[in-house]
Amino acid sequence: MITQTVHPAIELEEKYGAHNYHPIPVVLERGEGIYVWDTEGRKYFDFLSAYSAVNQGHCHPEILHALVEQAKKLTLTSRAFHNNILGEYEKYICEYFNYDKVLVMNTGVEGGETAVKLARKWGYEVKGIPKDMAKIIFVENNFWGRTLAAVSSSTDENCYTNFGPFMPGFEIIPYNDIEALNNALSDPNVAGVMMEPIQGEAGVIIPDSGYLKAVSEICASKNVLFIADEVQTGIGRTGKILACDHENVKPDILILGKALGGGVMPISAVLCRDEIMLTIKPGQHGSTFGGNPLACAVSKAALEVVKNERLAENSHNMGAIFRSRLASIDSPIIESYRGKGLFNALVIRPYGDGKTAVNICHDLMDNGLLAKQTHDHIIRFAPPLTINETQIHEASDIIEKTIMAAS
Ligand code: IF1
Repeated sequence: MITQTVHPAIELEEKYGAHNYHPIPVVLERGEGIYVWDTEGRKYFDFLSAYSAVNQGHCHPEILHALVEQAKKLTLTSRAFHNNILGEYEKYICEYFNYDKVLVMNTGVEGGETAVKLARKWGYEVKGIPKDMAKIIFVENNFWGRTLAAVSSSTDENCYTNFGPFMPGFEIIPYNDIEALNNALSDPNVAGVMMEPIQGEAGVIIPDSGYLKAVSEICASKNVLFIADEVQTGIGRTGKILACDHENVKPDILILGKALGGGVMPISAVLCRDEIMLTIKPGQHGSTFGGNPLACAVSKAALEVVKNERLAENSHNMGAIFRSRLASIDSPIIESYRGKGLFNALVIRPYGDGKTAVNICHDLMDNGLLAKQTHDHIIRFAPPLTINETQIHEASDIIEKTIMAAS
């Protein structure tokens, strides 16, 4: 019997690291553009993009240049002092997304926490909700991170089991259900409704056309804030700069993260109008690294790359080609596929003796393409938005070959 030797890097993670992930068994050492290489020098298409944090491609030269130049000058001041980078960045991102103000944090979940705090504060101090009665509405199968507030809004038992007690004032309604939203907003104490315009972790769940517009309008009519979590769908992923742009919807509060830092530095941002943002006064919110000059310099370059390289348009065009290739795979193990721009999912029917999406992902790895399953039977396909037509066909050839070999 050939004994599989475990890669030393995997052994070290197993021995010294928390077991909070079960990665695909590949050890990566280098990334450039849409490709990554393992420690043996094997090359792969990266079709996960670190869960859409690497939309601009791995190690983008212009983003790395911004990183290195700023790193030589000043990396962190804390917000106890001003610096010459933050204000320029705040102006840039507010004009980029057309909002009055931004609160810069580090991770996506901190962006979500910030948005919920802003909605509650606005609820009490502007809307006039009685003290500690504010409610936030979430939708089933949402995912916005791993903090206790985030898991308090989760319907995935893997996310919340044995992490209780949970945050009060959170209510969960079905996604893509206007009647359920209307019913929930009959409560005058609702401060905000928070959701992903397309649900990522749930498996690229795209709501009916018009749903986001209806959510936005119903929230406006009930003086409730619409909070869009675009941490995964934003920054060009779905074929527009924001997924909300597909329906010309402007959220009251916009949450960005992941690719906001170009896959180089963690940075998140919460954008909204003055009436909401100015409810938080000095000393009422913040973070040691929030708005640090290094992350802001990197993020400005990351956003410039999205515009200059027209990555949202490329995402739209390459996504259409990719779905036409998926449509042409004639296999009994494909149940369905869906997506918008380069945010796609393939639903796999169980095959062989109980095989499913994870087995296809291992076979894809053997064939030179890295992807990750979600919820057992769904494979998310999300390459960097820099992928070109030749490359999308090469990657699709690998996917087709792999699926047909399993069929
Ligand atoms: C993990 C999932 C994706 C997000 C949305 C906020 C956050 C995320 C829509 C929080 C983060 C990451 C977290 C990472 C894996 C990945 C993920 F599988 F967990 F659910 F992408 F779908 N809003 N998603 O998708 O941002 O704090 O992580 O910066 O926790 O395993 P973060």
